[in-house]
Amino acid sequence: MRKMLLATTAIAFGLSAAAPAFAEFNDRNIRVSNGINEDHPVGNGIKAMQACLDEKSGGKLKLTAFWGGALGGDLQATQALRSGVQEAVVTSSSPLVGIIPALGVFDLPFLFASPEEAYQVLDGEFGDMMSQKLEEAGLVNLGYWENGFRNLSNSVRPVTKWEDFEGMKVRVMQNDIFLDTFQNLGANATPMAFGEVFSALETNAIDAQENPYVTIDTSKFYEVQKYVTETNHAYTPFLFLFSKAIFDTYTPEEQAALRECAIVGRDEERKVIQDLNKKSLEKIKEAGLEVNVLSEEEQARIREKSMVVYEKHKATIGADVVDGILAKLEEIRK
Ligand code: TK8
Repeated sequence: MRKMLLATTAIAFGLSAAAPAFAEFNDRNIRVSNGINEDHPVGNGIKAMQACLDEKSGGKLKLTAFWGGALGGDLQATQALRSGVQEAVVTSSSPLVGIIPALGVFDLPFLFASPEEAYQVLDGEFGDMMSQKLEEAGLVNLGYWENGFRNLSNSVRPVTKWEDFEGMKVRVMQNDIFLDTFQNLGANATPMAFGEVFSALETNAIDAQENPYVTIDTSKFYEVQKYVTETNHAYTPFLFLFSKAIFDTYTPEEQAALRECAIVGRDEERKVIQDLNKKSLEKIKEAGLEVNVLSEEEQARIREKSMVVYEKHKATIGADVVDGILAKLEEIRK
């Protein structure tokens, strides 16, 4: 009997000794919104992030994802974070240039030449500097996830040289750098929130849009487009943003878990996207779209023609920011 009592006491102590491991964690429901759909690699990233959070918080930190712009578009959701009414968003940086002009640096045409190059810049000092600016605007950047290299899709004709853009109604993000890049190529560029793109393509209100293959696939743009051109004209990152107003009320342990697990999620998302990129391209072809890859010569011509955009937007982005990233890229490319 005495032995049994001792054993029970030991178990009780054992349990109470284990419990404090999660004492610094509170039950949190973290809403994360996105414009893309759940089968986009961001879905895999969120799952990996959740598994990590479960382990660190004993199941107390819960992510609830909202897909397809269910909580509003990128910009709207980001404003909700700034005013502390929504916890998190995975958003393109591009629609946020009105809040943080320096983010426009990532919209400059043909800036990055490979995902690896982008990772080095984003995951290093330059990315930290940008996160600092986001923080000053009330947004905690938990990491740079991947949107990817953007390609053109349209319903009117094959695009194999810049002259083919002439008069084409291209949807661009709500971002002046993209607007100018496409106007400069002769297109009729129309800024529009992502959530409106599918139906605008379907009703032929616009002819074209530009997004990575995985988005053309998972947002089903291939159903309402006939041609795709691999232009790789920009690599725009996704930002995993958290409301600073809400983040500041979390315990240091909760904050640390979110920061660490967002990186776990990022790595998974980047991994899945590499693979899905190829599969998405196959799916686009199987759906009957004509896919053209810009020749190196044409890409060089378009790049050359687009350099005016760098000059035009340098002052708004910040000359130090533009020169800073170009210097960093030069260093990486050596
Ligand atoms: C999803 C967007 C989208 C972006 C765009 O919310 O607007 O074209 O590339 O994927 O962030």
